[in-house]
Amino acid sequence: MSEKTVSLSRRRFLGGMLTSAAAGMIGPSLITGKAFAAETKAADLTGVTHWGAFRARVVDGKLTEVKPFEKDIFPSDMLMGIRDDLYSPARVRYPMVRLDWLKKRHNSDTTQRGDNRFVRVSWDQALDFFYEELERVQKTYGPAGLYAGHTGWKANGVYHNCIAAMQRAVGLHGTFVKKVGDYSTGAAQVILPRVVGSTEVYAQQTSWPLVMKNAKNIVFWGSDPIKNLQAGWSTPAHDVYGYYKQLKDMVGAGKIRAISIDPVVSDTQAYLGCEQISVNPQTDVPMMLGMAHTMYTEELYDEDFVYDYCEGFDKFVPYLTGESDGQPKTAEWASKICGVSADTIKSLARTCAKERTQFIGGWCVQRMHHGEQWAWMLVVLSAMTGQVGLPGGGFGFGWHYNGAGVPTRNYVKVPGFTGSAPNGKPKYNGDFGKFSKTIPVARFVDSMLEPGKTIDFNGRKVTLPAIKMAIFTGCNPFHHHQDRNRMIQGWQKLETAIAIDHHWTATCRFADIVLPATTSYERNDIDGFGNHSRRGILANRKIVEPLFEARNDIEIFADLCKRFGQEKTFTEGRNEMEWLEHLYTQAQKGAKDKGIKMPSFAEFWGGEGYFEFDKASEKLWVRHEAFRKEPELEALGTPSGLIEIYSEEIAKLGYEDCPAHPTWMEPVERSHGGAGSKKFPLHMQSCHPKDRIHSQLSGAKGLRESYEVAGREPVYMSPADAKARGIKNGDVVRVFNDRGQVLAGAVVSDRYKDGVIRIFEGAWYNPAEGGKIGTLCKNGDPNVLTRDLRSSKLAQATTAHTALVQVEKYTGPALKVTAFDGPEMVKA
Ligand SMILES: Nc1nc2c(c(=O)[nH]1)N[C@H]1C(S)=C(S)[C@@H](COP(=O)(O)OP(=O)(O)OC[C@H]3O[C@@H](n4cnc5c(=O)[nH]c(N)nc54)[C@H](O)[C@@H]3O)O[C@H]1N2
Ligand SMILES: Nc1nc2c(c(=O)[nH]1)N[C@H]1C(S)=C(S)[C@@H](COP(=O)(O)OP(=O)(O)OC[C@H]3O[C@@H](n4cnc5c(=O)[nH]c(N)nc54)[C@H](O)[C@@H]3O)O[C@H]1N2
Ligand SMILES: [Mo]
Repeated sequence: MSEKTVSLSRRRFLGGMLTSAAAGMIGPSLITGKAFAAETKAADLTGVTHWGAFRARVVDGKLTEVKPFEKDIFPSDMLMGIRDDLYSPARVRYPMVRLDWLKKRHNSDTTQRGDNRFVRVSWDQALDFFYEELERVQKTYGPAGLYAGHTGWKANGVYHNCIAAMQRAVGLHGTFVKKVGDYSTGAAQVILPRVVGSTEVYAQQTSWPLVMKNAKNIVFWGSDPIKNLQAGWSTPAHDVYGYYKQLKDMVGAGKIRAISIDPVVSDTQAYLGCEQISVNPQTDVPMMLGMAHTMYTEELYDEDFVYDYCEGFDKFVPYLTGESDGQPKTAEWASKICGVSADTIKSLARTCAKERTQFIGGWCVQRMHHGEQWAWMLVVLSAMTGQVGLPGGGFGFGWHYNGAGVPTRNYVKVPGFTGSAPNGKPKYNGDFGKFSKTIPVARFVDSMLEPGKTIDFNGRKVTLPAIKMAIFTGCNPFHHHQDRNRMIQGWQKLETAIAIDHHWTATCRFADIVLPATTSYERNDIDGFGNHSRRGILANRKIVEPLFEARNDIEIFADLCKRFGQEKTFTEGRNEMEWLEHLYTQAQKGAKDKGIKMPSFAEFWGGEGYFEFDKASEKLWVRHEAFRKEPELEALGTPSGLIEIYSEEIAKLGYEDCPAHPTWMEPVERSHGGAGSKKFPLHMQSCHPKDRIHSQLSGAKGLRESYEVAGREPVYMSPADAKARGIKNGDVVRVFNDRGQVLAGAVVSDRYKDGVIRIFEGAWYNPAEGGKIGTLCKNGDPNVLTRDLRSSKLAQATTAHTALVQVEKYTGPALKVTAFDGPEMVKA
């Protein structure tokens, strides 16, 4: 991360040679006003995105230039993608219906889904089809036949919430199957409430000034904040990078020790210039057990803390010592599995126990088979240091997200458009019969393939509903879900699939009805600026008029509601500007009670469109401090009120894949000598992309050119792995396993451990033969290769990062990437 300007051409240059030579250049290389020729003018409009706020210049109704919002001094390179994203050839232009569905409606040949042949229809026709399908499904199957519960990274902005709009409208028509949980933290958010009484993952963390003052060590355990803090749920202000800059100086000056435990040199490690412990993938639990064993046998652990603040340490010890299973969890034992020397494990254990150590856990490591165990064990390890609730000590799981650690200001939130209408009653409120109303999100394809199957889920039984119709908006399941070929089989069971998006994603290609939505650049809205920091409130101005026939999601769904007489209930009688005023004014009322003086809506919107909360109101804060100070008054929300090292409740569930204390269980497949590694020796990470937010911005040409290799998604691998396969930088390679095969462009980098490769999630699925199961994906979608398996019966979370593959140089016919070309428009 440097504050000097990095032009797109330079980035392109570096992107092409991301080898050891360029390894020093990492992090959100920060852009400044370079892309913007002239000074900011008052007329330059503000816009909000998940990757930051910007100013836009419009000439003759066209967006010509984008510049970071001046309050963001650490803007993300992703802003460079905005213009190309808006004008991308992948934009959905018109309402479209899949050819065979148009002919045969719900009796269509579903094996043709994905062949990308679509017919243009009018808005009225498309919405009539939509409405008629809702009627048919409710009457034929009842609510269990309709899945409208999926979510994703829809554009931010409090009003134009496309998921809320869809669910409000569809919900006014009839009830439907919903989901619980998410792909981000599916395992951690279920286990941690049972261990520490809160989900932890999305929480604010101890203020950085206190961490830097008190911590001697910071352990980044599978966490890459420098890369991941670029994105936020509301518009990120990026001030958090100011603290990382300070941290870098402190690390450089030897005032603080930072250690990254990661099989890959993360952007954070490279930026901080800190130490790395290169653990084998999926083997963090043995490493942690080895550390715990050292702390225990060397009597370094905080005995008072584990007995006063924790429950069940005595039940965990026999497992640690091997009394219960014959295997002492020594550092030597751990070393053989995790590939870290016993000395390193012991020395780290001693350091963490003796000196103030802040554990920072990411989320990737819980997106694995038995992912619950790692999250649980990080808490146990931290509890053994006795530092939970001390500044610069303890554990946290959300440091790489939403600018955590930047102190929160005295603020009010602007409320948003909600997913259910205040006075709405569904026209159809049928019986779900034997089926469950909610499903764990990562099991939604199971629901298509195995309807009626009963599964365990966090102490409940869930009977998977027989989904016949599914609606997707603000999410892209054909990038985000695992095991693409299995997923296509599931999709073939659907009678009708509807997608509403502004980009022609693979989800659109696999839908029957596709509706064009506007981007946030084509509508007015308001959003928070800064997430945990709550720095301010910012206007999102309509930059250009909607392109082609795109409509705002709220207008689309108001129009759908008109078809069953619920338009007024849906809109509550307000238009866009009336809504914005209404939502803003509610915040303003709340502000009064908190002693905050906010301008009126007219002043806000008519003026600068930015209001900042008082920086002087920032409060320094220590996570878990209240519990530490008053364990009885501030008891944790666990059955014992304490940190549960052993959980009686989990014991009662009797799940073989989630025992009552943290336990090492071999994942179903694992590299470095684990199951399946003889056939497919490489562990494939599918981490979150540095230059995108998931699949979004993929179609933005300039940004894409800064990282693509041989015209496709890159795959990163170590020099030794490349050499052994005769692969060079820039080669097109085939990555494959028994689940599927993809083409990607090789990037050889010594930041990768041998046996570990990476393809960022979000690569657009681009089948050589659309709809054909097992076909080659031309654009490196990693989810062609991942496994669709639960983490355990407890969380039923995704295990995207339990995936082994092989790589070879591709010698087949040249295949051009066509993912971003939109549909093949045909005549009916
Ligand atoms: N292999 C693997 N898979 C993963 C992960 C992983 O680590 N590895 N990570 C998982 C995680 S944590 C997540 S959060 C998911 C992310 O998965 P998603 O949230 O599904 O990913 P996005 O690409 O952000 O998809 C958002 C879609 O909404 C559309 N959209 C945006 N704004 C609007 C709007 O205003 N209106 C409409 N109608 N549409 C809009 C965008 O164009 C885009 O197609 O991926 C998961 N999948
Ligand atoms: N730029 C950008 N930022 C984002 C997002 C994005 O799409 N783009 N998405 C946002 C969202 S929705 C989410 S959920 C978060 C995701 O947050 P995370 O899931 O935490 O992010 P990842 O980058 O996938 O993984 C973090 C680190 O885990 C390491 N890791 C992988 N496997 C192992 C292992 O076996 N052991 C250890 N010790 N480490 C391992 C990886 O090498 C990587 O450095 O990011 C958010 N931030
Ligand atoms: Mo996520």
